[in-house]
Amino acid sequence: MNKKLALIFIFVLLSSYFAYSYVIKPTSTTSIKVFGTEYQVNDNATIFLQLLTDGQPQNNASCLLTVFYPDKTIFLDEVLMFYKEGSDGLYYFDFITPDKTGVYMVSVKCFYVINYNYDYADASTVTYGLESGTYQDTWKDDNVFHSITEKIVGGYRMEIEYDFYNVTIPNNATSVGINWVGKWNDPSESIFVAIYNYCNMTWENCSTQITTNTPMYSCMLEGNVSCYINDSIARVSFRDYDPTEKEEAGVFDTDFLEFKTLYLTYGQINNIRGSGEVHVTKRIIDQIGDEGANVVVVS
Ligand SMILES: [Ca+2]
Ligand SMILES: [Ca+2]
Ligand SMILES: [Ca+2]
Repeated sequence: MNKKLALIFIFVLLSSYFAYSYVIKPTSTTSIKVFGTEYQVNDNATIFLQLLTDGQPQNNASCLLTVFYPDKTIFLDEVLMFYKEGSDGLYYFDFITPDKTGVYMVSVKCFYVINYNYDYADASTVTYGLESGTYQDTWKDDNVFHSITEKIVGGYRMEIEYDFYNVTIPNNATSVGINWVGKWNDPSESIFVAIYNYCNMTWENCSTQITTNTPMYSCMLEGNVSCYINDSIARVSFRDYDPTEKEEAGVFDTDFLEFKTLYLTYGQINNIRGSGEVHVTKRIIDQIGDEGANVVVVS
C-alpha cells in the first residue's frame, strides 16, 4: 500500500481510538462529565460538560475552564463556561484550535450554588478606531455586530469602552465578570480585556486575552465586588495588544456582551472539579505534505 495512504489509514484508526469521554466522580453524589474530541488545527472546537447531583441536572452553576497547550503553558485561564439554555445541566465553551498540535489538558471546576445578575451595555466610547454599528448590537447573539477597526494613531490601534448602568450588588456577591461573543481577525496580536477597579482607580486586565482563536470569551474577577461597581456603574474595556504596529488593521466585532455579578444563593460554595483532554492534530494535508499524493479527505 502507498506509504502515505497507510499513514492516513493509521491516523483515522487512532482518531477513532482516542474519541472519548471522561467521567469524574469527586463525591458519591455529584459528577462532572467533561467531553472533548479529536480536532485538527483551526477547527471549531467545543468542550462541554454535564453537571449532575443525585442524577439531577444543576443549571445554576458557574463552571470555570482551564486549558493548557501541549507544552503545558496556559491557553485559556479559568474562563467561565456558557450554560446551554434549556438544557439538563450542560455547559460549553467554543474555541478555534490553535496551531500547536498535541494533547491539551483540560481542567474544570464548578461552583453550583451560585447565581448571577446580568446587564447589557448602556453606552460605549470609542477612544481609538473606526466604529460601525452601536452598543445596542451587543444585546443579542444574532450575527449583528458592533465593530471597531484599528486606526492609525502612531500605529494601528483599537480601544473601546462599554458602560453598564443600574448594576446592583446582590447580597453575598462573590465576583464580577463578562461573557462575550464575537470575532477578532488579526492573528498577529490579541485584545486585552479589562474591568475598571474603582478602589485602585485602574483598569484591571483579565488573565486571558481575546485572540483569533476565541469566538467566545469570558472573564471573572473575584474579590471585593463593590470595587468594580460605583454608583451602579460598571465599565469594561477592550484594547489591542500593540498600539505601535503598522502591519494590519484588525477588526474587533462584538456580537454579544453581558456584565455579570455572581452571588451565592445559600451562603456557601459547593466546589467540584473535573479534568479531561483534547487532542489537536495537524490537518491531513499538512501531515502528508504537498507532493501530489492522493489525499483521502477525512472529516
Ligand atoms: Ca494594533
Ligand atoms: Ca493589528
Ligand atoms: Ca449582536
